[in-house]
Amino acid sequence: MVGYKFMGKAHSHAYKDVGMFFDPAADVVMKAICGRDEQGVKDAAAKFGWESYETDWRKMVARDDIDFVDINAPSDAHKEITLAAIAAGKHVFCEKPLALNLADGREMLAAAEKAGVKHAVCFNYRFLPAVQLAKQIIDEGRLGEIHHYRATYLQDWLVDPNTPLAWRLKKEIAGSGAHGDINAHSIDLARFLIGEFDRVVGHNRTFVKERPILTGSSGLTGTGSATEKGEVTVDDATGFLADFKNGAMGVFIASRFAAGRKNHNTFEIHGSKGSLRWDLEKLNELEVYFREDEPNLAGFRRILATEPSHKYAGNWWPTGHIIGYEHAFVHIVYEFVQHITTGSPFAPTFYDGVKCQEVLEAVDLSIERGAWVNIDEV
Ligand code: SOE
Repeated sequence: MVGYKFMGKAHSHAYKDVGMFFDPAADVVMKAICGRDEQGVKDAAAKFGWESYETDWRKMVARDDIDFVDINAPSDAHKEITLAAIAAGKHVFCEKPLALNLADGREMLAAAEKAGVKHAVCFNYRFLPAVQLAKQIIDEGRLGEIHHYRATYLQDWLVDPNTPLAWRLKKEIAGSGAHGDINAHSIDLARFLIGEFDRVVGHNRTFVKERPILTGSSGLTGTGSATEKGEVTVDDATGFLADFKNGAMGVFIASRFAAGRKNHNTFEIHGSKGSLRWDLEKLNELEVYFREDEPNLAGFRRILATEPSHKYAGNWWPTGHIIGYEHAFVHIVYEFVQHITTGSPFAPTFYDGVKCQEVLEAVDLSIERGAWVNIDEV
């Protein structure tokens, strides 16, 4: 695994837990973790439970005791490490967004397909029981024809102008800001739930253009210089409208300036027969409304997706004993390892990473042009 900060911890936890709660075939041997700072990565290896550590990812991906490589380093590292891992015959599990831009994403997909290795992008939210239930309800036609899809992904960690210039605020490292970091999740969920985008038009803002230079880092933000400032080169917020191929209308907003919203990831979908709504902050629940219900009793019902019949829920605790954010990572790792070991179907692959990147890029192009952009154009 390359990376050992926030996502490194989330992924390590998944590898540790997967064999305990899921089929033993999913047991993963945590061979090596890699990072540039020797003391940092050594401590992470010991704390997270990796057998060894490396400070040079090139050395790590060449090791013949490793079958697959997990990349959760900042986005600018994704392509180079992925291509090297593929060249060494390894399967790759990469954090989102897949790449800095669409061209790089396409190159990564082509390389993976040519080499015949298995590939995955960590769109973790697909793998929550309530989100799986939403997908099942839509696929069974219970919402009818889909009219509206509305997604919000709101955070507030940048609303303070003194929050320092972390790597997520630099275009050359992150690719984009709220757009690639969190709209990417919303785009993937929309594709997963209702299908492909047709065209988009967006707008964005960078509310604070300069921030204190980063002096020390930990978590999302880190500490900043009292005197020196640097330029923010990504969006603080990006919103866009979408038309889907199935005729549905979409509204999306991603912001890191939504005061009070910490990690507010929601979708609401309206169809000819009913509606549903999901909110990460209540991730075990799905709100569902069916028009066919008797008028006197109709209304949004709250389904707690913790029954053994809800996907993944039965692997954890008895009914009603809820799960959390970290479980989605266990589920995606489980599915990917099954895919590698048994050939079971798997998505999201690099293909889905590229489809997401197409929408991201089409939105940016629409902002540049001030006009709608068809996804086929990018
Ligand atoms: C930071 O915005 C972040 O950690 C994202 O990078 C993750 O993908 C998201 O799940 C939570 O927020």
